[in-house]
Amino acid sequence: MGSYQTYLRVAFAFLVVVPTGGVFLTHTGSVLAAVDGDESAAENPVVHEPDELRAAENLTIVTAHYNDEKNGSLTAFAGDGDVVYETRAYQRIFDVDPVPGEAYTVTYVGSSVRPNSKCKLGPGSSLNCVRNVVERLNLSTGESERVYTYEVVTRHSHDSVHDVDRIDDSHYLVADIFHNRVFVVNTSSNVITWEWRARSEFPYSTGGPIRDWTHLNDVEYLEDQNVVMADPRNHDQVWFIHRERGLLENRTLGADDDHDTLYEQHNPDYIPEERGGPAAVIADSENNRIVEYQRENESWTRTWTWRDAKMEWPRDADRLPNGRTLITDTHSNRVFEVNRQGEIVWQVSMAKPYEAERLGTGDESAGGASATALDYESRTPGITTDDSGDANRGLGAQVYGAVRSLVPSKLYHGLKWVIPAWMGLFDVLLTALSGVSLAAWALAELYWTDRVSVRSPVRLRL
Ligand SMILES: [Ca+2]
Ligand SMILES: [Ca+2]
Ligand SMILES: [Ca+2]
Ligand SMILES: [Ca+2]
Repeated sequence: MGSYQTYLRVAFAFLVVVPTGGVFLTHTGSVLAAVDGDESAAENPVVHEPDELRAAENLTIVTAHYNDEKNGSLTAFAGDGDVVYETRAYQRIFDVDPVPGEAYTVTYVGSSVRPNSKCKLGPGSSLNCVRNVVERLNLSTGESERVYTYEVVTRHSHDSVHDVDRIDDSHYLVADIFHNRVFVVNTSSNVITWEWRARSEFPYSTGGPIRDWTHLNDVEYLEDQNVVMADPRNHDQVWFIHRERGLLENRTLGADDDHDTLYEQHNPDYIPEERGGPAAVIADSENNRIVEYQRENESWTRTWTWRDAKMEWPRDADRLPNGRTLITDTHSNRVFEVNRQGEIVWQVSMAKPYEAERLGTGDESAGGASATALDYESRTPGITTDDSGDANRGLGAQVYGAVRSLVPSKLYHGLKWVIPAWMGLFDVLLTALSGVSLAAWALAELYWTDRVSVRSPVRLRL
């Protein structure tokens, strides 16, 4: 009796220690930094190298709304991957856009939760006072100015306006995630000059739960058509809203719960007819792929798909004037550029990036042509190889792909928010194995103490 318990204890100890030990040994630096509380000081900007910044070519600006320090950030990478500017001025930072005609100036959307009293809320209120701002920032001088402030009372403590689109110097189009609407505001008078509410066309039985119904996270103004393209993530579709005629139902791309077309997507960019469209390049987030749809014969046809074995919850893709596509892949902690053959030709690492802009190339996909016009090649894991030497090749990649396909995407992406960015799929599985083994060991010990009887009904003798 005693010896079988010893053997089992050794086996349990092995199953508890070896998997987490393996995780620790392969990520020693990251684990120690996390234990050490490697949080940066509130100094802002965190990095500012103006000479390097002005000398750099191909500056890429990347935001994170919730990085490993549980903060928002905006980072400028030089072409060689050096960080030449970084700010963490707000708790959350989402969209960034270049300012037309300015070499180093961007606008970005940030937010911070304010004291309840600022929104006339009692101290025990379950609601939160969130200040959303649009800031114009000159990366070269480090100076910034407030363009617009939008304060809301919300149940979401850490939500925020995710995207605005500049119409002209004073008018901005806002994706109002809180009130499931899009609106145009004159930022010099603070007057809302136009709005459209999703509730005017859709019942609450569509989309997500009422507290985060549409999750409207992106807007783009198609000026020549007087149309607003809007992205209700939780409806798995892209809406086209005429500013006078309302929703153009026939142009809607995707359908609620039709996850073969789009699955809780982000950041659709419109490519007009004169650049080989009409087309839309979209981060199809829960499907772990970038897609492009072309408008043909009054319907949308998928003309391009890009995905490799590592891709996890991408949230932005910009078609650049050089014919390449700049991709932001949140849970793989990378921003990279692919060419028309589908090869990765440039890459930087960053924890949980939200979206990226390449300075000098216009807003989002403003200077890019369609995948059809560029004769883009699609790519999916296992079909093509990857020149960057990543997870797409070899037996390891096949094992990874097989294991990954067993884990539902939404579950894994949700889990990735609560674990550190350095933890990959196998780290999660090994840690889970240790945890389950520890729980089983504890139950076995409880059983061996004679304090618990497993006869029915269960009796505890304390
Ligand atoms: Ca942007
Ligand atoms: Ca924008
Ligand atoms: Ca984009
Ligand atoms: Ca972008």
